[in-house]
Amino acid sequence: MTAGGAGATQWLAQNATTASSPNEYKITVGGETVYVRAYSTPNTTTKFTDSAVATDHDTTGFGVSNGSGDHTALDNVGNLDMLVFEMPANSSWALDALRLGWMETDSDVSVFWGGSGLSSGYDFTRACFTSCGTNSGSGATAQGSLTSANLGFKQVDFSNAAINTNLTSSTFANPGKYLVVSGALGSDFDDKFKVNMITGHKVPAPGSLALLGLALVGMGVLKRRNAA
Ligand SMILES: [Ca+2]
Ligand SMILES: [Ca+2]
Ligand SMILES: [Ca+2]
Repeated sequence: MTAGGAGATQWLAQNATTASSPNEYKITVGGETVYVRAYSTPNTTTKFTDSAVATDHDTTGFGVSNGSGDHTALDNVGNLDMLVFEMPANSSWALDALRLGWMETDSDVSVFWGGSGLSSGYDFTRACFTSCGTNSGSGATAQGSLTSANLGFKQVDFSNAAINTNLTSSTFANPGKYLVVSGALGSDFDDKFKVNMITGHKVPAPGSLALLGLALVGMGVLKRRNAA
């Protein structure tokens, strides 16, 4: 499936409106709503904390505002910012692409796609990226890492991502419920960018495929009965 292909829906940052929760935005296209939330963390092993989606998303894309780094960009200078896009709840979705609308200095991007088993409005504040370390007490990461079987995400990295260009991966064809975007989690924390678009398409759930099969068998039975 190509990005923006048949049946694909594009959610653009410029079409976002505020949602009911503080620091939460939503984009509705054709009745399909994607929610956008922000988190940040001081390093790769510490649990996420609530952060704010930058309010100037309508120009070049979504960023994250917090106590350190750039207050309009998604950056990994100081704190590691992250954006969470929640796909519409009414169906199973594959991701076609995401796109950056602005970058400065560097644009290495780490993306996590998955979370199919998680509830809508999932609170990520007790999860962490790929390895939660041995935190305890206030640093406890009860939900575990994004890539654990518990949360069910796959990581995809993009080096020097160009703006206004579709970033795609075969991993995105798997059904998912959440897209997590951060600056690269490697060693050079110098990335600053904004996310201005995500594109996805509905995929039939295994259960509905089975039901469709049953329906076709049923229609066949009816046809034979009518012919008799
Ligand atoms: Ca920031
Ligand atoms: Ca780079
Ligand atoms: Ca970098």
